[in-house]
Amino acid sequence: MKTIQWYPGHMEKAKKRIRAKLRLADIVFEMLDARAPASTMNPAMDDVLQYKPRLLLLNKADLADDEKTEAWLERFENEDIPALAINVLTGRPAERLIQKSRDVLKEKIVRRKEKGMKEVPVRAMVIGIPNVGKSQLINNMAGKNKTKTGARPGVTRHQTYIRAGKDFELLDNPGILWPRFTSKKTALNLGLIGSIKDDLLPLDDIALYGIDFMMRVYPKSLLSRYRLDELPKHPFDTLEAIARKRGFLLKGGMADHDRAIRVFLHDFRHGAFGRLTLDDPYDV
Ligand SMILES: Nc1nc2c(ncn2[C@@H]2O[C@H](COP(=O)(O)OP(=O)(O)OP(=O)(O)O)[C@@H](O)[C@H]2O)c(=O)[nH]1
Ligand SMILES: [Mg+2]
Repeated sequence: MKTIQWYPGHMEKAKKRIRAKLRLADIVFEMLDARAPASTMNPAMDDVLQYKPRLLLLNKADLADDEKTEAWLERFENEDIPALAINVLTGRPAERLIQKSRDVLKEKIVRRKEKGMKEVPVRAMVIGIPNVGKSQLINNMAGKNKTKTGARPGVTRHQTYIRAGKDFELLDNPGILWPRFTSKKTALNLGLIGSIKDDLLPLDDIALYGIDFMMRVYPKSLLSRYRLDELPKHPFDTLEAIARKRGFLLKGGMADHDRAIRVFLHDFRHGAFGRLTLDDPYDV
C-alpha cells in the first residue's frame, strides 16, 4: 500500500501536476469506490478540474450493495452528473465507458466536425485517490492492444497514451488525489476499505467502527461469517465473541483482540461479508 501522507504542500503539488496533465485530456474519469462514493470523492475536484468534462466511475461495483449503487446513480443523474458503475477487475466496461464519454463530449465532437476539423481520438485522464482501481482500469481498457501510442511532440514532459478501442486513448499515468478527511467518519470509511495508510488511524478504532457498522446495517453477514448465534449489544463485545469463536486466545485464556481486529479488517477488505456499501446516498 502507498505510503502517502497528505500535507498542504503535497496537495498543492498534486493539484499542479494534475492541472498540467489536464490540458492534454478531453475528459476526466474520476474514479470512486462504489462502496463509499462520498468518502472517496475529493472535495477539491471542482477547483482542479474547472470546466473540464468529467465522468464519475463507481468502481468495484462487484463489492458494493447493488441497491445502494442504483440509488447513488439515481442521485447523480438527478444532479446531472454523468456517472457509471463498473468493475474493472472481472468486468469488461470499455465499450460502455467509451460510449458514455462520447455522450458527455457530444457537443464538442459535433463542433469539431462542423469546423471541418479532422477526427482526433478522444483522450481521457484517470484520477482518483489511492486504491480505487486507476491502474486496473487502464490495464483493463488497454486489453490486448496495449501498445502505447508514444510520446507526443510539443509536450514539456513526455506523456504517453494507451489506445483503448478505436479512436479512444487513455493517458497512461493516472493522477493521484489526496483523500479528504472532512470528518472522522470519512477517514474511518477510507481506513475500512484500505484507501489510507494503516498507521494514520488506530486499527482498533477502524475495526470497532466497522463492526458497529456491520451490526447496524448488515448484521446477518456478520453472524454468518463468524458463526455467531447472536450479536451482543456493543461492538467491543462482538470483537470479543469473534476472538473466542475463532479460538484466538492469549496465555491465561484472555481473548486476543489484536488478532481478531486483523482478521476482521482483512475480511472486510477482501469482501468476505458479501456486497456492502458504507456511504448512504441519501445521507447528506
Ligand atoms: N473487486 C474488485 N477489485 C478491484 C477492482 N478494481 C481494482 N481492484 C483491486 O483494488 C486494488 C487497487 O487497484 P489499483 O488499480 O492498484 O488502484 P490504484 O487506484 O491504481 O491505486 P494507487 O496506484 O495506489 O493510487 C487491487 O488489488 C485491485 O485488484 C474492481 O473493480 N473490483
Ligand atoms: Mg495505481
